[in-house]
Amino acid sequence: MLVIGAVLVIVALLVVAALAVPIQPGLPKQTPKAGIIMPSGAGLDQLNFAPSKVTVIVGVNNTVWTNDDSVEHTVKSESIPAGAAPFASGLLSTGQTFTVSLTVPGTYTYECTIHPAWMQATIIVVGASNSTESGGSGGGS
Ligand SMILES: [Cu+2]
Repeated sequence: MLVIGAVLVIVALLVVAALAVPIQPGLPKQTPKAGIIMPSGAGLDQLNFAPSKVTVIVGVNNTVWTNDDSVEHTVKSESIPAGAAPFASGLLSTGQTFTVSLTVPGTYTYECTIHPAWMQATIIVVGASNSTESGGSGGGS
C-alpha cells in the first residue's frame, strides 16, 4: 500500500509540474511575448516603434523591445494605469533589447526619450479572461 501511495504522489507531482509550464512556444493564437522593433531608419514620418500599438495579455505576455536601428533609442513609460510600475530602459544600442512584464491591465503609452516628438507608442494590457479561447490541451502526447 505504501508503495502505491508513493507512486501516486510522484505521478501527481509530475502532472503538477507539467501544468506549471507557463508558455508553449509557437502557440499560434496568443503570442507569449509582444515584440516591438525600433526599425532601421526610424524617424519622423516613418514607422518608429513597430508595431506602434500592441495588445498583450496580463500574466502571460512580456513585452520586448529590440533596437534594430543604427542609433540609440530608449523606452520610457509615459502614461500608465493606476498601480502599474513605470519602466525605463536607459540607452539601447543597436541590437540591444529591453523586456518588461506588464502586470496591471490598462493602457500604457511610452516614448523614446531621445526622440519624444515622434517616437511614441501604445501598449494595451488586457485581463486573462479575454484570452481563454485557446483552452488547455491537457498536455502530454
Ligand atoms: Cu529614439
